[in-house]
Order: sequence, then structure tokens, then C-alpha cells
Amino acid sequence: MDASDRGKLLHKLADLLEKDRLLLATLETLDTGKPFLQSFFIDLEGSIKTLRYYAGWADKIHGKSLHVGDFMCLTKHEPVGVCGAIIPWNFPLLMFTWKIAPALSCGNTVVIKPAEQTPLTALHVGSLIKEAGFPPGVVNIVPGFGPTAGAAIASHMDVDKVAFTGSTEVGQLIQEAAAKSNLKRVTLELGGKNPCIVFADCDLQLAVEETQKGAFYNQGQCCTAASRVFVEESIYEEFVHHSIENTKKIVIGDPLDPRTSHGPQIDRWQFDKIMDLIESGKKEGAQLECGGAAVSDKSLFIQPTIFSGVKDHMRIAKEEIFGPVLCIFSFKSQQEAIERANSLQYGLVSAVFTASMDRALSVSAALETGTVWINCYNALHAQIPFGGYKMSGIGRELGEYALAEYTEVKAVTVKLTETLKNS
Ligand code: TXE
Repeated sequence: MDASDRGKLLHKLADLLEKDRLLLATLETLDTGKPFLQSFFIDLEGSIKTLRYYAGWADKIHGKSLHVGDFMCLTKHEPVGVCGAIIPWNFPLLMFTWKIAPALSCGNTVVIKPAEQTPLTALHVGSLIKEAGFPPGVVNIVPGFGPTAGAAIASHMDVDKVAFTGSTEVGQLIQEAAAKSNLKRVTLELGGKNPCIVFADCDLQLAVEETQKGAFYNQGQCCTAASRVFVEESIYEEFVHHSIENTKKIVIGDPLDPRTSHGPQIDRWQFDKIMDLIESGKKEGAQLECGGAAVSDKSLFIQPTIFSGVKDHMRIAKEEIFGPVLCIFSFKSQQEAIERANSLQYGLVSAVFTASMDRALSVSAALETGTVWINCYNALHAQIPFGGYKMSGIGRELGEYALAEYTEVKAVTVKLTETLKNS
């Protein structure tokens, strides 16, 4: 298909998502339990912007020409081919668009598997893809379970690339299956245990609000969750106090009620995992400042929980909780904070809160994460690349960088018989 026409189709799909925004946000909330206003303003907004951003790229993807001695080379950015995608349940529609938009923009076809917990928005968007006029077979949506439908994508000989978002353990299985089948290209966006370093010279209220939003947003079910908050000793007590106070603003309730800011966890398995980690925090001697329990024994709501006095050896300091738990540590020196921030195998995101831009930039250079937020949190945009260092992933999503993950570069080299002038 002509590249500009691909762009037009992606814009058309964005228009259709806008038209069905209320329906899609409602479906997303019914499926995940996330508060409706967050579905409407964040998930839908991000999904529509991602489609439009990559619609704009479709007719701007091209190679270079190089002259090397007696040779001239043209590089071409060709589509990879059939792109498999396996996505999680925490941001079902957003992850769907993060995967299909760059793939389609570059001229690939897609076979995508939504998470078994949350197939609804993907299926509705399937009908919108048809309505937009994408040719049959370009986007194939395959709901199913991980070890069957997901594993089939990862090991299929006719799938040329697989993009995965989910747990680090399954990410390793995907890479293994890709290696053992056809060495398909692999991009992985995996877990995180994300450090935030709060220096004494920061805007304290801002740091409290941003780290708390980072920890509790989407009930803590974010790979970017602010899960290790290191606070400089001299403001530590004050930071803990303000964090507890700030938690009182959170409204737990029916996710469809627009006043609600905190919904239930996704399922019983995740709920039990989180409660087990909260219990381990209590047993291992962290100070429980608030929360620490389920809201009732009949539902999957967990109270926003704050632990202070967390030590690096505790399970809550090392394992991805994926629930509404804020862990606060104290530190004495910048060097110590950096070393502790970098001490785990994860390397997804980090944040620095300070009034000194010099310090923010030197600390950000030392942090081993794919994203560093300075005086902000969860600042994700379609234009800005996102991905992990170390065991948090391979490759980048979003921005111009993602295009490289969905194209193969072909070098077409011509032997010249006449020397080119000005070469
Ligand atoms: O993830 P899985 P789960 C983390 C978080 C969470 C933990 C487990 O810590 O508590 O992972 O969650 C598919 N071959 N994250 O069990 O299993 C599965 O069907 C191919 C971080 O939900 O990794 C789903 O579509 N695919 C995360 C997707 O993988 C397989 C988001 C993710 O599920 C498969 C979610 C297999 N063998 C959980 N097994 C993030 N990075 O945002 C499962 N799947």
C-alpha cells in the first residue's frame, strides 16, 4: 500500500477511537476496574495520540545514500513482515496501540494477543479497524491464554518479529522461543523496581505528590510504578508525614463513579501476590504507616499502603509488587543513593527530585534506566522513547526510535564505473 494511504488509515482509526471514546473508556473500566476518568482522559488520550503520531510517520520513513570510493549505496527501510504482539492487562488499549501503530506505519502486518483478563477493547477496536478500511489480514486479533496462544506467536516460523509487554519471566520465555524457532526479532518491555531519589533541596510537596501518584496510579499496576523512594535523611520524617497526609485524598470506590480515584486489583492472583508481599514487609520489620490491608474480605480492593524504614534486603525492596504500596527508604549521600538505585537487575525508569539542574543531570547520567524523570513522574508521550536497561527489556517503544524496531535496513550497493563528481 502507498505509504501516505497507510497514514490516512491510521488517522481514520484515530478518528473512530475518538468517536467511540465514551464506549471504549467504559469497556476499559469494566474490564480492568481502573477509574473511569483515568480510562477516558489517560488511556484513550494516549491511544489516540499514538495512532496519530505514527500516522504522521508513515510517509516519512526512508533510508540514506552513501558514497564509498567506487561504490554508491542506497539504504532502504523495509517492513520486517508479520509482527506478533503479546500485551498485558494493566493498560489494554494503550498497549494495543503502542504495538500496532508503529508496526502498521512501517508497512507490517500484525498478529496481536490481548491479555486473557482484558480482551474487550481490543475486540471492539478490531471492528473499528475493519470500519476504517484496513485490508483483511493486516491486523489479526487472537484472544487466548499465554502458554497456548501467546507461545504459538513466540515460536511461529512465519512470524518475523515479536513485541512483548509483561513479566520478566515470560519475557525470557519469549526470547527463548524466538531463538529456538526462527530467530525472530524480539522487543521486550518488562518489569521494573523503579527508584526515585528525593534530595533535600527539592520542592517537597511536588515530590510527595509525584512519587505518590507514581506508586498508586492504576492501583500500583504499572511497570513504571514508583516502587523505591529514597529520601535524603534531613527531610525524611517530613516527607513520610506529608505522604501519609496526601494518601487521605485518595477515593476508593466504584470505578465507574467519576469521583473514584482508586479501584480494585485486576484479579485474585495479583491480589494474593500483593497481600503476601505486604505481609512480608510487616514481618521483615518495615514500618507500616498506613493501609496494609484489603478494604473488605469480599472484594479485590487494597488500601493504599505506605511503608517507611524500608531496608534494601527486604522482599518489598527487591520484588515487583504491582500493587498500591509505596516504600520509603532514607539515604545520606548522593553516591550512596545512586548505588542503591542501581543495585537491582531492573532498569526501567527512575526519577530525581531536586532544585539543582546540575545535580539532576549528573545523577541522571549515573542511573541505569531507560527513562529518568526530573521533577515529574509518569511523563510518557508518543514522541518520547520508552524502554528498559538490564532485565527491564530490550528495544524501545514510542518516538522515532520505535520505527527502527519495525524495519529491516537493506543496503543496495552499486559499483560505479565512472567516478562521481563531488562524492
Ligand atoms: O504477566 P504475564 P501476569 C508483572 C507484574 C505481575 C506479573 C505477573 O509483576 O504481577 O508480571 O503478571 C502472556 N508465552 N507484569 O501473569 O504472564 C499473557 O497471556 C507467551 C508487568 O499477568 O507476563 C499476557 O498476554 N505469552 C507488566 C502477557 O503474556 C505468555 C504487565 C503478560 O502476562 C506466556 C503485566 C507464554 N508462556 C505484568 N505466558 C508490565 N511490564 O507492564 C503468559 N503470556
